[in-house]
Amino acid sequence: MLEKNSFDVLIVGAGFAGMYALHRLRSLGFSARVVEAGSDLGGTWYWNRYPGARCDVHSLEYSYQFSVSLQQQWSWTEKYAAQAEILAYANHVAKQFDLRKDMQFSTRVKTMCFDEEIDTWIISTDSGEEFRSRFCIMATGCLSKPNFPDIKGLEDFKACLLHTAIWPKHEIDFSNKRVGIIGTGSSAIQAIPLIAEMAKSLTIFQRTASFSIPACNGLLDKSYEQEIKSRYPEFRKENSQRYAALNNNPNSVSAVETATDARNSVYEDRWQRGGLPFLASFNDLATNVEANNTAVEFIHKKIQEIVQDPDVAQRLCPHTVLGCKRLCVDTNYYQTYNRDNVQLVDLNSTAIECVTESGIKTSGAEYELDYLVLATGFDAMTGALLDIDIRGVDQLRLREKWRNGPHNYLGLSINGFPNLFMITGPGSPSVLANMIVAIEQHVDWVADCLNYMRKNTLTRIQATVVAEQNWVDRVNRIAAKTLFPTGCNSWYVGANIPGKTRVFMPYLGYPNYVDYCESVATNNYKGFGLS
Ligand code: N01
Repeated sequence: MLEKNSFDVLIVGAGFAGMYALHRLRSLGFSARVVEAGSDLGGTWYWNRYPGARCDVHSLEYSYQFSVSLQQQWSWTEKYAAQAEILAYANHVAKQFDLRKDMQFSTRVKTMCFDEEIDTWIISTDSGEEFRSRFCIMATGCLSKPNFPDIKGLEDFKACLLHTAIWPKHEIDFSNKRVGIIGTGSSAIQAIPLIAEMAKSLTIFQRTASFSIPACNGLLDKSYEQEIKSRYPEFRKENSQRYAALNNNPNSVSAVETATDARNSVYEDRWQRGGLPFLASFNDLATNVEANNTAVEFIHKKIQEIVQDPDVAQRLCPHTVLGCKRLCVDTNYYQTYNRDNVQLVDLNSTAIECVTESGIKTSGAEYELDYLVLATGFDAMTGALLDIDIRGVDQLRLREKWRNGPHNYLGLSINGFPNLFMITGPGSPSVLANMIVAIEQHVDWVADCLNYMRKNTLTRIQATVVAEQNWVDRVNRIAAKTLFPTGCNSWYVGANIPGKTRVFMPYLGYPNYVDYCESVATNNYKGFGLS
């Protein structure tokens, strides 16, 4: 297909998934184009520029591994890289692999329609442009559609309204300003300490307290970097065999079978080292409430030690299952509540009544604000896909198909929507794995599949109804063995979006998932209809 605007593959999104998909497909000789809504590449790291935005996965793991020279030549500054450095890395990759020439920015895909006569997708954009491609790869991201809360009067706010997920490119000067922030998830927890240092006052409106572990960030240890670089492929392989494809040092011992003192010293050690490996302190935290409670108690104690005002400390202690929401990782989050210019408003005792022209009115008080920051998260996993009007076979709309949850096969493909692939879609490990590792695995699988189809002169692939149902059952069965689907109202189950069907969306267990995908491919794409 080489007419203007006709490609073998159209890739939607220029984040890490879209970038690698473009590189991989082009290197196999497919014609491909990336279409991106933002004015530049970088996905998550293009949009989320709020103060403190940084990754919670170690820099030596949160990077591509497809190119040996790339992973040897790039050097990270810190253990956990900040947004600007990750964006610089994305730009470096784009330059090295000459990606921009096949990317189109400031272009939002609006509709996608499958033409069954010619096995081709017809794609239209907000500028009225039309593309045709045999295959589409949806690299639209799991956390890319910002969630704007339905709060009365929000549109009346006359001062400056910001959302962490679409932060302006210019620096915001909070000095001498009265700032309010709604939300206490990962984004807020990173932004709050830095905004508090700048602002005259910071008022935090909390609906649900989150668990946060200190990052213990710092400059990247050069000797560790050298050691890893001397055996990078082996290091990557070891990590890919772990549950979340992360080097999180899993402990195979049970929390409930460990004596209290010994257990607390394991937690203390993990707390001092910092970050997500805290969740791997014991092997039963995800499956046994009693075990989970021991970790919850430990963190509550830490909060009470750090936060001087016992009442504030009490309100900051979460009362949910640890890990059923994405664990937050911070630098000085709890310490920030000891500052004189910071106050915490608990929305469970005083709910927001409305946003006014000049601030927020709760049932208890009125707060005058110069800036209101929404750190209210995303319509996760399905939001960006459902924003596009996607119509498959017989004009079936994806919005209709997914009315009762995102049914799919392998988190990659959807019955009724041939030749369309999701990268890190619902039903895949995605947000519960190292995202870049998951992205490369998906893209490689899809690229191999398209290559197989080309070799066998096939023009259409779609998941069968049976394979899809079995996959949905499998994802649910695995999740049901853990405390996560019911332990709290998380975005993993869509609970943060009013009216969204409650389904646990990620697939738990990266290695097992990869094995399954490989067995599907080696069995001539078992579970797919090919023609
Ligand atoms: O969003 P969230 P986020 N009234 O959904 C509150 C990744 N990430 O942007 O819990 C009042 O976690 C909401 O309250 P509740 C990471 O995977 C990674 O912070 O729904 N409050 C919650 O407190 C993360 O999990 C990194 O009761 C309202 C907050 O807003 C994911 O992105 C950094 C409300 C939203 O928290 C999302 O994180 C940042 C309302 N109407 C993000 N609506 C790192 O790598 C919502 N809230 C470190």
